Amino acid sequence: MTATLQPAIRIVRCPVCADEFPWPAGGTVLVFDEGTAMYKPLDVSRLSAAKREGARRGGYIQCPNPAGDMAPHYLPATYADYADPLVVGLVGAPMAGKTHLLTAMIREAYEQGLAGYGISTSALDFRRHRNFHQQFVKPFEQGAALAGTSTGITEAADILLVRGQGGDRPVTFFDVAGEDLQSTDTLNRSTRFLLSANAVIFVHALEDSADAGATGAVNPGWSFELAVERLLGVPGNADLPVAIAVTKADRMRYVPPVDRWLRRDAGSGLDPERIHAESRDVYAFLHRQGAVGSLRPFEAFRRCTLHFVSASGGDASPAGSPGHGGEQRFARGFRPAHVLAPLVAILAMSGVIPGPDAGKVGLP
Ligand SMILES: Nc1nc2c(ncn2[C@@H]2O[C@H](COP(=O)(O)OP(=O)(O)O)[C@@H](O)[C@H]2O)c(=O)[nH]1
Ligand SMILES: [Mg+2]
Ligand SMILES: [Zn+2]
Repeated sequence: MTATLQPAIRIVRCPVCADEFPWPAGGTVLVFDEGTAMYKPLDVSRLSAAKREGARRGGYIQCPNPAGDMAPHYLPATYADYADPLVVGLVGAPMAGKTHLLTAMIREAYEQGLAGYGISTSALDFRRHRNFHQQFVKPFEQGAALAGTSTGITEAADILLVRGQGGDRPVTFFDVAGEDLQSTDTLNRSTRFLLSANAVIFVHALEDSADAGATGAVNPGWSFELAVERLLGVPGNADLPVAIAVTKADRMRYVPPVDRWLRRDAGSGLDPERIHAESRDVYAFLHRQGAVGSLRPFEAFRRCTLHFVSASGGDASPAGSPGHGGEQRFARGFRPAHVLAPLVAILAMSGVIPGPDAGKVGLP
């Protein structure tokens, strides 16, 4: 690449509204003021380089949302510093276990669980990360079952910065309520992220009698099908990297072949043969269960891996005395198992983990 005197204008696709816009090159960033809970403009053009960098790291820009179809939203001021942002969406029925899985996954990534793949993880959006930590990771570590995701969420859950041999890349995760995913309203804002997603994790739950009385069906129903159709409506998306995570696999933790895969830790180094073997086992398992709808992403996309995971390691039970209902807790604590596997596969398929081995992941 040749150096240019004028900085090129970068066209960025906003992960929140999926609009594209020229990234503002101006000398102003927005700084969130905790006192007033408002974003305030800060002129950084006259600051020293070091101070400017500091301000940018903690600063934001407001997305101009050219289509004008969403509430005001903000992106980290450094979002466009990196090439090829990755936007990962989670898809699944209500109560499938999406929020718990995402929490367990992000938590292990921040604990540098991807180090064996040459990847380090930090927060790109500190405020968002702190919120995510307070709202999800902390209660999760304390054994609380997490509250349901409210409908109508359009904001990303967390934006990570992953650094590896494939370069530094922002990774944005979206977690929306399953109800929104099942809505056939094509203009549903909450599912807009499907248009900007460049990787998807489909979440299928192992059912149990405990789910029988639960509020909704935990298995895909329409959510996979509708998401697949929407995703395939975007040109080029047949090559979208996707993973199917069969979660709550702790419910069959002593049953082969589930036991074998659950016990695998993130390990070190990418092993496409192992990912392939696991995918084959999960495929056969879902097929035997007659979970045709859950295998739909495998048929629809060229690159797909399948995994057994457990976010909590066991079922939650009511915290109070019987009959008092109330909060659910993981009484025996939480023990996530194999939760990084779908993420590792996605990172390999999208080039964040580079190399010839990564090129094989997800292919038949
Ligand atoms: N046994 C078991 N239960 C889980 C696991 N993950 C979530 N759950 C339970 O499944 C329910 C739904 O989880 P949640 O993450 O809110 O589902 P979401 O609606 O898809 O986001 C909650 O009651 C959790 O306690 C898991 O890995 N194992
Ligand atoms: Mg949820
Ligand atoms: Zn936007």
